[in-house]
Amino acid sequence: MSTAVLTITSKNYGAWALRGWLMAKLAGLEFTERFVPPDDPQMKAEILLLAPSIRVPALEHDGIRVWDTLAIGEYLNEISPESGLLPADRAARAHCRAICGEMHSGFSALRSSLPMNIRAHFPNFRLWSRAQSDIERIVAIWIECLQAYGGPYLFGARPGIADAMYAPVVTRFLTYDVTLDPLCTAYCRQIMALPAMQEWVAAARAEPEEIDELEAEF
Ligand SMILES: N[C@@H](CCC(=O)N[C@@H](CS)C(=O)NCC(=O)O)C(=O)O
Repeated sequence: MSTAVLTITSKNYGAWALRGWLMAKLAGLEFTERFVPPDDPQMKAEILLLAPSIRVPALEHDGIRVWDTLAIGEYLNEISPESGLLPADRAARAHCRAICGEMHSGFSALRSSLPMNIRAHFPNFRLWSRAQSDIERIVAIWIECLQAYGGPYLFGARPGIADAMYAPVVTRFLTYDVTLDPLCTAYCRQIMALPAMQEWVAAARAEPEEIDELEAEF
């Protein structure tokens, strides 16, 4: 029987952890969670044994170590091709990888000025203009995908890697009260209604740890 362990950090603040964890859930992988608290001084030493990048998520499966979220997603798609994490159609797959790449390497203004904080809610949050540009690009990506592939997920009927990559953006839009058009609002609802998302959000709300710098009053 195969064994899998996914190392993650905070469920309230860990956006990359959420992406990797959700991909593993969508792939139907049975795994154990190893939780490394974000402010634990032992954290870096422990993570280094699993991921040379000293970042999480990190997956161990059948003696194989995979780190970095997109690599984890590609690995999960290989071991569980029937889960449809990546679209079956080549053109759609290329499109999916492109928008996942944009999320992986971009949107730094959004990521730094609207950090993921599932428990929090900041009504009437004032957006910085560069963050606004990131939001406009993300909205354009979502609308293009939802219209091209028919929704309710970015690449059609089943949630996949792209939805996992953008799931922490969905939670940020709720935390920071970002107003969206009806199509994107419906997409956010669809993501938040996923059983795996509900499980993650409940755990995030129950988590005792607080990171002061991310709890600033805006
Ligand atoms: N590019 C990495 C980013 C991972 C990342 O930044 N993870 C955060 C936690 S969600 C982390 O490990 N932070 C610890 C640190 O930066 O020292 C990925 O795709 O997995």
